[in-house]
Amino acid sequence: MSQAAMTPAEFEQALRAKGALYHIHHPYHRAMYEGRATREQIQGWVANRFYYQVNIPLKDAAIMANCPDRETRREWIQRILDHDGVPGVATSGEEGGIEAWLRLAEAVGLDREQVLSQELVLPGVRFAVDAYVNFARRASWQEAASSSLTELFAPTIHQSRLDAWPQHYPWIDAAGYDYFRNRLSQARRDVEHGLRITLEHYRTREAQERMLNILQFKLDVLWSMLDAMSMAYELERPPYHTVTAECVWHRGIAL
Ligand code: AHQ
Repeated sequence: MSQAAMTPAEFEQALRAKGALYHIHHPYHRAMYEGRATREQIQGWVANRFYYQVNIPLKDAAIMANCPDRETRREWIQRILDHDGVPGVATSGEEGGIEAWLRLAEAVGLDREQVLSQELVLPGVRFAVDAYVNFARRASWQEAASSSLTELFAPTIHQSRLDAWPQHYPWIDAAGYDYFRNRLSQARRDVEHGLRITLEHYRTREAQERMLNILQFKLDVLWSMLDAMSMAYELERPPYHTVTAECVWHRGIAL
């Protein structure tokens, strides 16, 4: 006998309960907002997270490409504009999140061109991000949309950076914090839409359990990125460290 479907309220509660596993609890992030991160660990995080940021528009475009519903696309397209920026709208923050992330990179002392080159992106980070983008390409648009709901928990982590970093890391230029500030409202708006799609789409208990597993997949993507950074920048065990000090791992394989 299959279990009864969760009510929308029960389902939303089950989704929010997954926050217990959000990457705000990862040791790498705890070190960052507790002031224990080194300059190299913060720079490594910014350079590696850049790969996640530049892939979000590709992920969202994949969802758009799979979505026949105009009303959904009219809302979802805002996510691409948030990251890529809106041509001709030059007010601050309208260059988009990717440009704001590059300003964060410069604010932590990284070279803009080096971050753009993605040469510092660790294999484990690349694999996790690519898994997310490839999932979004192959999944139904509803399942891919639902996988963005880790952002239920994102405003808290952005606020923790805005609260903690200026006091712990006075060497970071405050101009770099625009990205986190902009995401506070953008994440909340994203979640409102993502939650509406999710609570509407999953009607059986089996489908709801599948979606909770998809959300766990995305939590694993975020956690695994930080695991790769921990190996490289905390445990000083970057890939191939036993045989070379060089950054010899592969660059993106353009398929
Ligand atoms: O800056 C982030 C962002 O633009 C997004 C888009 C969204 C998605 O579509 O999956 N998720 C997400 C996230 C961003 N920042 C992360 C962070 O820790 O700074 C959190 C991440 C998320 O929770 O999925």
